[in-house]
Amino acid sequence: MCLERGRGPFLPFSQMGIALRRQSLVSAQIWDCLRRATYFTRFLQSGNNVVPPTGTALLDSPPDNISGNSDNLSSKAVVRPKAMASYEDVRIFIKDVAKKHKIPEKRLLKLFQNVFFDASVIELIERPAEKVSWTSYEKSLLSKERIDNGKKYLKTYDKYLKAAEARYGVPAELLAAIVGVESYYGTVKFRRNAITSLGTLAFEYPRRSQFFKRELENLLVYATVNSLDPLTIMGSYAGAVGIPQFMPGNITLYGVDGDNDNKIDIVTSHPDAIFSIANYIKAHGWNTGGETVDFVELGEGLTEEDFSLNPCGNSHKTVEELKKKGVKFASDYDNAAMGLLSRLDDENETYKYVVFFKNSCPIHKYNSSLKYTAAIARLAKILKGG
Ligand SMILES: [Ca+2]
Repeated sequence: MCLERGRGPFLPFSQMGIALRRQSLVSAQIWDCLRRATYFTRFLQSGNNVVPPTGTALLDSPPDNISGNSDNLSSKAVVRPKAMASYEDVRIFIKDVAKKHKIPEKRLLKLFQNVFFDASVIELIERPAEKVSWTSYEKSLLSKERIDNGKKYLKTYDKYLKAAEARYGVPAELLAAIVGVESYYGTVKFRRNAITSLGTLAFEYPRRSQFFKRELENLLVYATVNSLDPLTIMGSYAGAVGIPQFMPGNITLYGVDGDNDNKIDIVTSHPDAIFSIANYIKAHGWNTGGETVDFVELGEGLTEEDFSLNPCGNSHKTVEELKKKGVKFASDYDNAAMGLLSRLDDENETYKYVVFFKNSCPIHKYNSSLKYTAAIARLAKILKGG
């Protein structure tokens, strides 16, 4: 199971990094596994030139209901010891960013005099991902506590969730579900600011340095435009920021000022986070009123070719066609609705079978784990009373 390290499908990825920084790791528990499985899946699928997703997997602290402390590392990675501003490569970067975005260079230099490389960031990003069964995933992401807190969240932020739904057509329950999984309804306490993580990855993690330099640049621009102190912008070890866990580049593209205070603050403002998520989901193809996911039973005669693993692909069939193939839906759907028959790995080499409808694609874009997509849709449905 997930407590066993180093046997996941992504081990080769870890070996491609800074091999000399190998380290022993302490126990990793379920949350840690979820995080790494979803993160690395997405990370690998994103390719070098694609903005990696926002996402669950990037959380720094496990929710209260999940045991495990993924940051409890006995670090053996080596990073430069002085403040980032002490080094020439960082100063060149600062000079470029200052010139490009008309930010005072002295201000950035002063900022980076207070930012230090963090060896644990390198260790966290290099850790191999491991497979997590749907049952384990469901146990944590669809726990009673998370569902109960989701119902409270719907009440607390009803005004903004409804307003975002009205503007973008994305249901309040889906928005709450994403917040609930990404940052446990905004309650996760991140241990680092994003500038520490992104700075470390930009200058101490060569294989992705260009990507993380861009994200560091995006972070500095985001902070400047919104008059935020970069040192207070907390995030995951991979630099995903705040309540919705957006990478800084995605804040630039999809961030929304939901409470109209002329700032986009997705670290402390739930309205901003809610509207930003809704904007992201809408921008990635959400159709108002469309279906997301159904867990199904199967009849006889289906073969490997009948299953697909890409909810954003072109292998969808109509509900009518799927029924003819022996798919038994849990609910009634329009026969013309388009769904993709897929399956989720479960325990003991078994599967849970699902149909991903077209609206599962925007969720999948948020985090390219099939289990994440299914869990978010399921949590949203439960919060809606389904
Ligand atoms: Ca705002």
